[in-house]
Amino acid sequence: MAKSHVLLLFLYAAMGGLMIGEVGGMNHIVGKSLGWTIPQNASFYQDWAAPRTFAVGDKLVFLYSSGMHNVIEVSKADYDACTQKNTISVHFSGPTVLKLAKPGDHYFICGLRQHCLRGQKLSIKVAQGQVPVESGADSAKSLFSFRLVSVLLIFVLFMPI
Ligand SMILES: [Cu+2]
Repeated sequence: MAKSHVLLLFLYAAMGGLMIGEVGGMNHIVGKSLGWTIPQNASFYQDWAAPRTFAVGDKLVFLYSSGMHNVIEVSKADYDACTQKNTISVHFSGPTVLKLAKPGDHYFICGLRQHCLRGQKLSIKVAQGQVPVESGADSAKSLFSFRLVSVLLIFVLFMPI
């Protein structure tokens, strides 16, 4: 009886290893439960972003209904002035999930009517080169060997002798 409980524990640990393997970058739900909308106060999205760190490979999740809002990545000048002179990318169908591909500053606004002027704008800084492709592959490999070791351990410990 006790032995089977320990076995379960090891299986659980091995599965934990598998699940860690599935997790890539972090998902950031912009504005948390408020989603992507006109906030009560104009600094809401900056307050949301301030304590967070963003890395290459992370995803920004903008929760909104198509037609109600949109997501436009713009230059800093457009972000500051709520204009759309140099748009980088435009997304109209909510929810919008954007993978952060490049380090540096990124600026997003809602392009509808006065939404940006009322605070529906977000600027973030993506950390410099945290996740180069090759070290990502390395950590995947080491995770794979962790799984192998876990499975071997289970066999060695619980093989009937
Ligand atoms: Cu909007």
